[in-house]
Amino acid sequence: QPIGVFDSGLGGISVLREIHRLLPAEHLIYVADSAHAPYGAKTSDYIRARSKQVADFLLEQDVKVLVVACNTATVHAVAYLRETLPIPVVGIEPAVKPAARLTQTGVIGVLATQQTVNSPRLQHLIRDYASGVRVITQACPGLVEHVEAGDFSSTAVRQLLKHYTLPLLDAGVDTLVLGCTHYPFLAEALVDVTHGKMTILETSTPVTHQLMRVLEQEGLRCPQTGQGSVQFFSSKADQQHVNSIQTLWRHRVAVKL
Ligand code: DGN
Repeated sequence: QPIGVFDSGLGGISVLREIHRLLPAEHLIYVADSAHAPYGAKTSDYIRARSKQVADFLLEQDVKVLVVACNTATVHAVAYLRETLPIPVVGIEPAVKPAARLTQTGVIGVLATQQTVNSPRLQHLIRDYASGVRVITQACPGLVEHVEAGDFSSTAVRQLLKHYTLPLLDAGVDTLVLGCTHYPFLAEALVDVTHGKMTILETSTPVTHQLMRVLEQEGLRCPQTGQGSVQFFSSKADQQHVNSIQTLWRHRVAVKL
């Protein structure tokens, strides 16, 4: 049985790559709900409804576990999905806790979508795991659209990255959490525009470890022999989109946690 992975768009491919690297024998099905991206600007109800619809589609493909490779969908829909789905659900969350441990200046930054920044769940994460540390959250409208279009390094995207991160540098941020699965694809540009002055953390490895624990606990791990497959589905079907998927599937993610 395959593992289902989904994101509102193509960002979750940063997670898919890690799952494929650490569990090469598993069969993976990825759904990009790109026709409805970005979720980051939608209401909580909308995000829950779309997440459920995608999850139901993946259930029809007979997946054994669902990985929500989208921070926005996790904060708004993971509890609901756990209540309503008959399979285990693994969600992704910004690396606030490790960032709070790592910072030397005592100031960390979190880049995410507007809906993640607004969510009570992120506030709880900060309250529970980053006490004594100053956390600056920054919503980054526009970045998801650049990644969806396969643009990781144009002048326009670099300008946006500067706009969002230079004030964080000025505020003393030395550790930057990528709280959206699209952003790891911008890691190289980010390092460049911030002159390598911040440690950048993303969560594809921890979420894959969590998935491995769940598979183990539930006895769902497939025999680790042979080569797994990867299948892509998207709610948006045009050639440029398919090209973006191909670019992202091969694109190296520079910084890992
Ligand atoms: N990749 C999603 C996330 O991690 O939050 C955001 C994509 C979006 O819809 N804005």
